[in-house]
Amino acid sequence: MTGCERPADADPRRSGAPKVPDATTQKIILDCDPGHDDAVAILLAHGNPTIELLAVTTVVGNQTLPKVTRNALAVARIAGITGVPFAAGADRPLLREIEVAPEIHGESGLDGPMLPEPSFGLDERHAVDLIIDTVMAHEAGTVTIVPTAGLTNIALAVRKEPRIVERVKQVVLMGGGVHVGNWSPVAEFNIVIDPEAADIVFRAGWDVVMVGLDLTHQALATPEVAARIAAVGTGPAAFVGELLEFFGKAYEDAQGFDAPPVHDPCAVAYVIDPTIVRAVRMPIAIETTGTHTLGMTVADLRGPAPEDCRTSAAMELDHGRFWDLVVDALERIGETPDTGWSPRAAARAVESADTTVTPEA
Ligand code: PIR
Ligand code: CA
Repeated sequence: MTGCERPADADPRRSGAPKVPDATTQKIILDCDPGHDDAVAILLAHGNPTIELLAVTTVVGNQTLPKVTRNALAVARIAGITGVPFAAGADRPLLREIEVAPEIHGESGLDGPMLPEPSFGLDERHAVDLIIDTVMAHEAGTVTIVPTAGLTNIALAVRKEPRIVERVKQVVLMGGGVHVGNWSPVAEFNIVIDPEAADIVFRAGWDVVMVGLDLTHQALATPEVAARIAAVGTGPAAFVGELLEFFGKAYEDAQGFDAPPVHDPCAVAYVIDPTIVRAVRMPIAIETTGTHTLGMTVADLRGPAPEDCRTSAAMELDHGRFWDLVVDALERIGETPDTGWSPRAAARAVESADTTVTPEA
């Protein structure tokens, strides 16, 4: 050890090793609706050294806007995120009624672990303005938008400031599916809850990578994956463990999965290392009028794709390398100070020792 190193650096569980942006750093805006898998996406983006998280924005989706926004701030505290603006966006879709997913994410939108009170407040701007300001403040072609929820905020941003379309590097979104749906036989939740917004985003003219169910149903949190995460042995990793436990049960009950597909971090993983994913260029249109097909991402597989095609679909995932990235991010995050969070087992122990608490019936 040289005299220049601070002793704290020798502790592998140190929190938030500072990231030094360089030419390989990917600047992203994460637009999300936490959501169990959104929470993992936030942790992956924060913990990965090649991602510079410029902003986190929230939108109605898995739960109402107040709930998912509160969840995002709670995750930020557990992850030890500081200095990143968080802003709340659209509280309803462009045209449709609100549809939420409590059967998968619970009443809070992030059921399972106890959630701490946020340690910082929201940016004063509306998410749409934060997205626009962030994109316009950075050099053209450097900012990637990563939506992991309905596309309401992104569509509104395109309409409010169309110049973001040519300025953004690419949009890498979790949503849709070439061959599979989850909210209907042919439609995926993030697309079908606001199909008009999705239509705007897919037709805007920027590069769109659709990280859909074809791919994310391969991102299964198997018992081996859960064991790797538990072995990290930190608070944030235990938090992910509790999230996956709830998510796994919900997915088993609601959709008969043996292990839950952890959708949203797949979009972040694609930005980190596109070679983890096999993406195929193909025209993709959003169904906005179909009786049985509303929200379908209609993919034209009659290759080859036309020259001007700007959309592609992620089809195959390297499961091992994907989870390597998630585990690596958790290891780098390490223990975070002042999370206000404790594992459920510990929380129960405290509760039962506390005589003022009425015992559970
Ligand atoms: C997951 C989601 C919604 C509904 C179900 N059944 C499962 C959320 C996830 O957060 C992810 O972004 C996307 N929507 C997957 O459809
Ligand atoms: Ca989501």
